[in-house]
Amino acid sequence: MRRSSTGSLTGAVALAAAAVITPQASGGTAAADAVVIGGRPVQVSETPWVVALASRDRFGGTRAGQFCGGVLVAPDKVMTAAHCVSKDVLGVPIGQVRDLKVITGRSELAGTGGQEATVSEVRIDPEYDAGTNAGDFAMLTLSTSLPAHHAVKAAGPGDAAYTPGTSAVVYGWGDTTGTGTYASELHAAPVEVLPDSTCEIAYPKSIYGTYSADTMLCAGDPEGGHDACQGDSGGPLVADGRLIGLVSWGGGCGQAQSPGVYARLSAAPGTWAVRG
Ligand code: 4AZ
Repeated sequence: MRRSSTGSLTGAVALAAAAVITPQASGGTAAADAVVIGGRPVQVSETPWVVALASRDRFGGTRAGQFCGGVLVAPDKVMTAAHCVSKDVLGVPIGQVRDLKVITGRSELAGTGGQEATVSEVRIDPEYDAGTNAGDFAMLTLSTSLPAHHAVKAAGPGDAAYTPGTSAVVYGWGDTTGTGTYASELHAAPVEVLPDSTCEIAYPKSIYGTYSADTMLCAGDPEGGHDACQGDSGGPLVADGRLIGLVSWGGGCGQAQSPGVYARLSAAPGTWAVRG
C-alpha cells in the first residue's frame, strides 16, 4: 500500500464493481509502489504465474513501467491488489491509464523477454475499503490467454496452507532495502504464516491500516529481515504450491515487530471463482 511520507494512508479509490478500461490520454507521473526484502533473484520461468503490472505512461520506462505485482489464476485472469489500480497509486482513474500492461515471462524488467498483455477489464472487490485496507482484491481480464499450466492454484477456505507456522514465499520486483532500491530482477523471499493475533497486536487501527483476519493474512519473519515492500503490492504469497495471499500493506519493511499484511485469498469475492 502506498502512503504519504508521513505514513498515513492517502486518498481513496472510487469503487466500481466492474470498470471497463477505455483508452484515453493520460499525463503526469505518480510515484510507484515497490519490493522484496531479504530475497534472492528467481527466474519467472520457474514461477510463470508471477506477473508485473506496468504503465510506462504513469511510471516511466526504466523498469518497463512496473508499479505492482500480480498473479495469474486462470489463462486470462490476473489477481492483484485493489489499491494497485486505485487513483491513489496511479495518479488518475484506472480508466484513463491507456497503456496498462501485464508483463508475463520476464524476470528482468530491463529485458524484452516474455509478453506484454493488454487488459480488457478491471474488477475491484465491492467490499474493498481503502481506509482499513480490507478486501484488497482486484481481478484483471487479459485480452489474450496464456497457457493454462502457467496459472497457480488458489488455496480455498480451510486449506491447511493458511495455518500459522506454514512456510511461504513472497515474490516481487519491489524495494529490496526499504529505502527505494527497486529490483530490476524478480526476487523471492521466504516468510511464514503468522498467527492473526500477531498482526492484531501490531496493527490495531494503526496509521497503516486495521488488521482484520476476515480478509487479511499475517505473514513475515519473526526475526525480521524477510518481507514484501513497496512495489511488491498485488504480488503472490504462495505456500505448499498454492496461492494464499496478495501483498497488501504493512508498517515499513522487514521489521520483526511489523509483519507483512496480505489479502487473504480465501476471502476474495466468491463469484470470481479463484479456488484451486
Ligand atoms: C507497500 O507500500 C508495502 N512490509 C507493501 C508491503 C509491505 C509494506 C509496504 C509489507 O506497497
